[in-house]
Amino acid sequence: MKKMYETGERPKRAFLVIFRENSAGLDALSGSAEAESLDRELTGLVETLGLETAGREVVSPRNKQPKFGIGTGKAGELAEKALAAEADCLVLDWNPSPSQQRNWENLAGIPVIDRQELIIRIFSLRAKTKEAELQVKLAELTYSLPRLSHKYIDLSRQRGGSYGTRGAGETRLETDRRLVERRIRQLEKGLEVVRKQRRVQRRQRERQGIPLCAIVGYTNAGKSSLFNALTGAGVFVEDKLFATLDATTRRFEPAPEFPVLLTDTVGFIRRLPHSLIDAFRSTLEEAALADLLIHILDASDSGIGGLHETTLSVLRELGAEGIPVITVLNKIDRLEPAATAGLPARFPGGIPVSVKSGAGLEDLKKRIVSELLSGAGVSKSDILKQP
Ligand SMILES: Nc1nc2c(ncn2[C@@H]2O[C@H](COP(=O)(O)OP(=O)(O)OP(=O)(O)O)[C@@H](O)[C@H]2O)c(=O)[nH]1
Ligand SMILES: [Mg+2]
Repeated sequence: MKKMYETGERPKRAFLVIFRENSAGLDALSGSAEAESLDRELTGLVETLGLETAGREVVSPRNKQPKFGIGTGKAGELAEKALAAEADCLVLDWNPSPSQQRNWENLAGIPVIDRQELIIRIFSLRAKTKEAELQVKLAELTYSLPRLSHKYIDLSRQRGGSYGTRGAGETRLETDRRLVERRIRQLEKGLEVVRKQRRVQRRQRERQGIPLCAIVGYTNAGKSSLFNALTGAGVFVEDKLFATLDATTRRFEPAPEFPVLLTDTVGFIRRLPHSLIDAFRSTLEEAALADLLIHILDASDSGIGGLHETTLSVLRELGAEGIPVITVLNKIDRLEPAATAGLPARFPGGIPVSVKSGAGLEDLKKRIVSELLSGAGVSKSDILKQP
């Protein structure tokens, strides 16, 4: 088997199992706009890792049994289907306990990647700076600690796979608990140094007295694109999930002599793994320190309601719920005019924009100024006296 991957004959294949948790029941959700959005997202996550989809199945939460989180008979059926489809791994789009994951692996005989691992691995692939690398490594090790016997699928030989080049995951199976724990402590120390540097930077910013706006939102909403459009910066933009893993801040002027500091942030996702929230807390908390949040949504996504809710709940978790928010409804170039016209009724006060065409960006700049002058408690004289 191994030889086949090494010769690059075919990419590794994943069998996807989707768990629909909805009080209205599976039938009500399947085929709905929300379900389509969730399916697209899972496919996007799997593709980002360079995995091919060997098959997929949606399971109902009606028959929850502790061994697999679903019915035992159903689990056996799924394992057989995955093997028949020649899948190299199973992807469970939920977060089973470590023992449930082990039960699935024993049943199927192939690695089982859950939603947490899927997202952590994408973060690992995306990490470019020292800080992001330290944070991802910490999340990986925290995840692996209760799962030391977890089967590990090495994706480093995948197309475009920079995953293995930093040796990510090299210790997953070989290392014993003590080594992992020691490494976690080292990483936490390293991160404390980085956090101190961030605190110094923040104090310097505060001393300048310039208001701080943070662009927040679901992954792939267009945060970095908006950041670039407003500041002229050349931050990395890509039609892939989690293109940005660092907070970048630039100064811009939404009106003449009205300087504002704008921060591009890490995107959110439904059921963001806790180990990642903890590891990335200092980066994510940039949003909680802002005077004003610009919450950008992909208005062309059929699951926009879920995207909106997810971002608001992560913001609450970060303690940012009291900060004034401007809602930006992006990608209207993909919508029919009638659909665009209906957006403000769903998201009162939302500003329809297309970062791509530039439509609505002037309205957004005006709103940033007016919000900062009123809601965020900044007086115009405070701003104008800045250098
Ligand atoms: N059609 C259209 N595409 C857009 C628009 N704004 C951004 N995009 C595209 O959406 C994709 C994601 O954009 P990014 O700016 O990287 O999104 P992000 O929110 O920073 O994403 P992460 O950093 O991955 O969380 C890219 O392919 C952009 O070109 C828009 O107004 N219209
Ligand atoms: Mg980005």
